[in-house]
Amino acid sequence: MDMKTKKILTLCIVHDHPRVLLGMKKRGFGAGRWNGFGGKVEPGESVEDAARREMREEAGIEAEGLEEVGVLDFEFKDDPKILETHLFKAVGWSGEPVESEEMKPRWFPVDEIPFSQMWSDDAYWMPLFLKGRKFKARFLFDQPSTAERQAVILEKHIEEVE
Ligand code: 8OG
Repeated sequence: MDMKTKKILTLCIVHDHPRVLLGMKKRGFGAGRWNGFGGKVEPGESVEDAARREMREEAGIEAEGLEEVGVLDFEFKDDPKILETHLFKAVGWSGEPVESEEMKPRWFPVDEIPFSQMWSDDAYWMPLFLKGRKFKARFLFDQPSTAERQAVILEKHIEEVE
């Protein structure tokens, strides 16, 4: 049997039309790229609570009106791990975004999203996210994105749900 291990992650983007809140990842996995805020779900924690906690820790804000809008499975060639990433949209928040050790937050107009400095899959699902659609997707990459080199997508599948 093919033994795939799953890691559950969150990713949260504040959508305050016509702008979205992204953060420059300062260290670790995906460093040097703009992304939503998120990370690993801890034992005993719900996925939504994890999304809220990551927003607090990485952006210094309390997310409000959280809605899960997608599940993104990320896999890497020759690596049996699946990163099952639960994507949340927040339509409200309290507090002011502040820089943390992990992320430097910045608002982007929805027509100026810096795709060339993001993970390569984001350009495929962000249009659905911005239209308020729900979806699931799977991406197989050659290797993780770094600041110098974007991951190459070897396989992709996206489908809308509901
Ligand atoms: O805890 P850590 O910072 O390693 O969590 C990784 C974060 O990066 C988590 O929020 C999920 C997110 N992430 C990936 N892959 C991709 C991707 O291909 N695109 C985007 N936008 N985010 C990703 O792990």
